[in-house]
Amino acid sequence: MPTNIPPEAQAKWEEYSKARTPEEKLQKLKEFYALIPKHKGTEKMEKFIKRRMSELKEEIEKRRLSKKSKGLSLLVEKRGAAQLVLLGYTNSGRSTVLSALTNARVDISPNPFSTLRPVEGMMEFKGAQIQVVEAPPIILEAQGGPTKLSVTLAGNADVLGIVLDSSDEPLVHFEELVKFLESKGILLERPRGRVRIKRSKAAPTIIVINKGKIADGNEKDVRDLLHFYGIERAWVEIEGYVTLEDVEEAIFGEKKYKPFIIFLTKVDLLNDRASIEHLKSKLSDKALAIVTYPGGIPSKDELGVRILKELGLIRVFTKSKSEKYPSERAVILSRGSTVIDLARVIHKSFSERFRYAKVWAERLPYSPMKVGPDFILEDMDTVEIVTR
Ligand SMILES: Nc1nc2c(ncn2[C@@H]2O[C@H](COP(=O)(O)OP(=O)(O)OP(=O)(O)O)[C@@H](O)[C@H]2O)c(=O)[nH]1
Ligand SMILES: [Mg+2]
Repeated sequence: MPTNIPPEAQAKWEEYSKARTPEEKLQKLKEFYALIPKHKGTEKMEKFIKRRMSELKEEIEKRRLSKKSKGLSLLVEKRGAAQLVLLGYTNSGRSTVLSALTNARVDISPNPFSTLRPVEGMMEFKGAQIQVVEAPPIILEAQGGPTKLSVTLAGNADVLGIVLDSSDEPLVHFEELVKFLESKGILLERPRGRVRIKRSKAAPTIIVINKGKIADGNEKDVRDLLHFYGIERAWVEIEGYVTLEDVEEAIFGEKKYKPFIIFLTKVDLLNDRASIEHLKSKLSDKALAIVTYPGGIPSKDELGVRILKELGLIRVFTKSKSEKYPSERAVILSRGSTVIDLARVIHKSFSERFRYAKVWAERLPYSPMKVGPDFILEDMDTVEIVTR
């Protein structure tokens, strides 16, 4: 935990948090860096800042380049509830998987390097959509160009899809890819615990929801740490076994860990199914899901639900009084959101004129049930908000 950060530095940190452009962020961060004392207690923070600064520099450079190439941006704007980025070597079957999950127009070809720019599609499932992006191939021998773009996309993704040709040493290739991504600061190893910080004006103060264990401190330390960085209102959810350092990483928005799904393609080319089973048993406790292709794509609903769950997101369907059926498309909220959070998301006036809500859900003793603003919603709830 850092100590003795002067108030000017804290104020600068606030400015950094509020900065909108990468240029402005970089500037504020540089100023913040100049203001903090450098000693053992701040080593961790220094490392964060340096890494963040180099990320920002890269981002600025990338924007500059994409402007040059006549507005052809190489990054994919996020849409839907979450973004799944398909990574792999050339010919591993990324386009094939993209086409199995979405309606995207893809270029599936036996020739290598068919997809050199990201291609996106939307995976539809009950109430929500997940954006699936095929990244250019990773080429370990050439880490610029497509490989670099692939790493950037991976860093920005919510979930990774590692595509492995099952007929070509998939386990070896998986381990190679893990090592490679790790060298780029992207970890596939599931952490022992997790800290989620949701800053919100709706939070009365800093609320720590501790469902796990803080190894080297307590909830007060967590609150102190957040206060220290100028955060006054937030929900902090702790799961599993975490350290105060993990809390600090979460404040810095450092998302090193990426959950991942493995797509094993070309299983039809294998003679022995045993190797597939072996592979599954090796990887099953690490991956969110292992999908074999052809044939094995689980329902999109199952895949989608697992992704949302992993990311702490829920689908809530809304209904108006005049409508018989709820909306087809759900509102995506973070887990723990309340009825009034939903009202705010729909429209400001809904939260201002809120009277009560009716909730339909299987877990309730009867539906609809009349609830107040603080009622906590869950995945697949249906809500009608009644206003004044
Ligand atoms: N038999 C079989 N062939 C497959 C399977 N998946 C992909 N292929 C073939 O493998 C080749 C490469 O597939 P793509 O989906 O284009 O692979 P990619 O990873 O997108 O390749 P690049 O974008 O060129 O790097 C194509 O000829 C596909 O038809 C599969 O499950 N079974
Ligand atoms: Mg392709």
